[in-house]
Amino acid sequence: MAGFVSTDRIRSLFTEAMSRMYRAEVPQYGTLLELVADVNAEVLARDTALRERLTRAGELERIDVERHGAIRLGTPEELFTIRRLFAVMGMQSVGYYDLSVAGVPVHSTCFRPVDQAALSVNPFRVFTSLLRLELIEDEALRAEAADILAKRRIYTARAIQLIERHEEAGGLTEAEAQEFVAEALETFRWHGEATVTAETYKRLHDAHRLIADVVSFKGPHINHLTPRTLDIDAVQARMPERGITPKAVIEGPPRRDCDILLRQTSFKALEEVIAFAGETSAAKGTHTARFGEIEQRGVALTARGRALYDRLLASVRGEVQVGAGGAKAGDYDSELAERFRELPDSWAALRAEQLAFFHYSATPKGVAAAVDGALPDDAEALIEMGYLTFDPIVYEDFLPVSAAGIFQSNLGTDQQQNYATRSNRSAFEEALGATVTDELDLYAERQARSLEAAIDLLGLSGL
Ligand code: OOG
Ligand code: NI
Repeated sequence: MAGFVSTDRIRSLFTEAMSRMYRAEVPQYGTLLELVADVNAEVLARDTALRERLTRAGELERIDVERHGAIRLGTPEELFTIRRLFAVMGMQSVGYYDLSVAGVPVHSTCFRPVDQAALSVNPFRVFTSLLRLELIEDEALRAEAADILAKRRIYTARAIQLIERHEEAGGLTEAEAQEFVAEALETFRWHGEATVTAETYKRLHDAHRLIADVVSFKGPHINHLTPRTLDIDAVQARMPERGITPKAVIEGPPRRDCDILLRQTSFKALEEVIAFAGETSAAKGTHTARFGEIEQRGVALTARGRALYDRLLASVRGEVQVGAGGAKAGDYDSELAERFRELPDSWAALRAEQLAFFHYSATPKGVAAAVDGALPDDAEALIEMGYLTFDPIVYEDFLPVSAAGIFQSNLGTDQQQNYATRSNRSAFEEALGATVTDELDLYAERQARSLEAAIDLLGLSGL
């Protein structure tokens, strides 16, 4: 379409604007970004192989760009519209996460780019949760919360117009994109003035701190942003040097030679001054919601690899419970490393045992050999002969147990509640107005397509 900018461009503009806003709102996040940049530079200086690999993949210049953020919505209508808003930026709903099993009354999805080209231009994604009001036991409080939420409008009128314009015309011009980014940003902005009285806030807070966070404000403030680090253990260890208090343990798998899935850690949410509705400026309260996080990503696991990961993680968590103050964090880390020895730590074994997804390509040697004569019609033989090679496909999604850990550490680990409930993906999809894409399908497709293309290049077909 002539005159329209790409959704990748709009996402990049938005990411930049959001990062600028968040650094201004949460100065400690800026300090975290500096630490991450320092550690990344040190890693790149000593690990030339990694540096070359990232350069080849075109990732070096984007290394310090944020990878994700998170918001928590209050109503089905808010979720419906956020899907349309993210679509303007080329992001769609991937993965369903039920966090009620971990005592957090929300279910969630990730809005992200799905094709490889878009992910490499700008991989920014947003972990988006929807409050499950039906999990509030107190009926009167549930009705009151629903009432408060029904009254708010989290999108500006102009943002809605531009979303409609994008849907109808099929895109936005540069000027419209700039305006859209500024308008969309309003939804993610922090508001220090609660829309409820101190008394209502307290009742919501007593039901669950997360409920107070979602219901008491004008909008779903972005609650963290997350840059990528090349050495998460180093950043975690050095946060205190810069006056940042990290959560007790790194979520996800242990440190390994071959990184798998996603490792994450965050700094504790800040206590921020807020003003309640209907009160003089003297009567202020505080609210903790906003924090900073870092992530390190590894290879995407197949359903089989993921089942093994889930089993190993559950066995560690069953054995060692880390206290709110970090008691037993050391035991947890060593137990994690110990038990995960069962999961092979070489790319060759992860592939051979079909535990992880890989991108296949024909090597120059393979292409040359194909010109000379027919090659064996067998992928394993081609790999052995050096005609076909494979690289790990990066995991682009989230992990429910880790996400619950991030939620918990910022809500206070003491508040563990268990909801006797089942996940409700169909209600989520109904609110969303779309189906959620299964993340495993995306990785399987990418792997299959890469193998097909490589085989084709080698003059073979249908292995
Ligand atoms: C989202 C927590 C989950 C992650 O990286 O797993 C998350 C939230 O606290 O709203 O962002
Ligand atoms: Ni996060």
